[in-house]
Amino acid sequence: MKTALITGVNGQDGSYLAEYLLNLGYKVHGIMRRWSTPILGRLSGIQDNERFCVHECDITDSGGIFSIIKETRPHEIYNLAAQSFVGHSFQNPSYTSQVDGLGVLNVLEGIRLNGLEQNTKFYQASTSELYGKVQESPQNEETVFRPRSPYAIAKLYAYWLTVNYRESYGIHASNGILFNHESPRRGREFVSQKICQGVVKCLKNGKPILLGNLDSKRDWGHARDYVEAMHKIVQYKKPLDLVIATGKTYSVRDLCILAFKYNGIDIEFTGKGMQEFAIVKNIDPFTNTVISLGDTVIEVSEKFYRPADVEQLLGDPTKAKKILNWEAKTSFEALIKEMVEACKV
Ligand code: NAP
Ligand code: F7E
Repeated sequence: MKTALITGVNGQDGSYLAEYLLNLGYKVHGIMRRWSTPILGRLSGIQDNERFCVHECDITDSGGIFSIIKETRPHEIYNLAAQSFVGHSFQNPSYTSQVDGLGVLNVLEGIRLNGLEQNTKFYQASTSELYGKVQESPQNEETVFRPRSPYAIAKLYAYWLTVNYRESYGIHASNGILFNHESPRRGREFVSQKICQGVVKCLKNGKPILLGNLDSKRDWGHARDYVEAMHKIVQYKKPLDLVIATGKTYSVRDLCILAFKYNGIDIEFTGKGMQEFAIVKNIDPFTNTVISLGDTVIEVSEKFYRPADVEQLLGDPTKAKKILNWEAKTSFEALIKEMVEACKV
């Protein structure tokens, strides 16, 4: 039986990946931080699976990580633990660097110091944020990195550590350069979930959703599809660094229009910059809501702007299709519909 160790197992991706690997017959060890009350949330569907085992450890604790790797001797490690919210990394840059940078070093050293260089394959959760102030579009494996946040800079360090441990010690260590991926399990502060949950609330209380940069564009896919790519990367005959994306890009504004549409409301944006807002243009007669035609449902607030933002991302998934036969299955429309439906429950 193959054994996998997933750090950040209770996160969005960790939970989907654990389910995926259990379905493939793996024994899955997951690392999560200690909580003062047991909250398994996203893991509720698998917590009783006898092939699933949780270990409590913070990724910044090198001794703890070393011991878990020694005890579990996994065939594959998926390093997903991170302070993953870009906005937060501007307020907590040092903490973000510890977790997203040095945390990765702890895992790689855990493999090396346990003498598992030839036994344990390693996957690092790298990110399209590395492209930051993009130097070309679409972005592919050759595109120059130009990170724009403490988060992305910590992830850049982790990216090169992964390459270095591959070159120095012969570890099958790969970077998945994943573009944004969302799901009903997405954290509530990320813009997709904030909008989907915000629309449902707005329909009930009539209060507008406050957002930041509406012009920002992202290549948004579904997390369920992306964890399959992670697994394929680790199975590939040699370690590599690979872009995983849909090849399509949409603005935050597009996402708002769609989320309202799937709740029976057509909206229209007007104004510019900080004065931009969206009003209700049409309401489906079957929609149960307190809002009326002409009401303002989205406003822009300075609070949600970042000191430096990544303006647009568009990934080129050609190589992933060619060598792994992987491609995104879920369209942007289907993703937002699924997220909206989950918010209604
Ligand atoms: P997520 O939902 O925020 O999950 C992150 C996980 O890391 C959570 O389980 C979190 O646990 C854990 N974690 C945070 N700090 C930790 C620490 N100090 N020690 C141990 N665990 C810690 O993020 P995600 O969307 O699943 O993303 C997974 C990985 O992919 C992350 O590394 C992220 O940076 C990267 N990534 C994500 C995307 C995306 O669009 N989703 C794209 C590219 C790369 P708590 O619940 O205790 O905080
Ligand atoms: O922001 C803009 C914001 O926080 C998307 C992480 O998984 O993907 C994610 O990072 C865009 C940004 O994701 C609001 O300024 C406007 O331009 O959903 P987000 P992100 O920053 O792209 C990458 C690939 C990762 O690796 C990260 O871990 O939307 N935006 N208004 C807003 N964003 C938020 N959160 N909230 C707003 O009100």
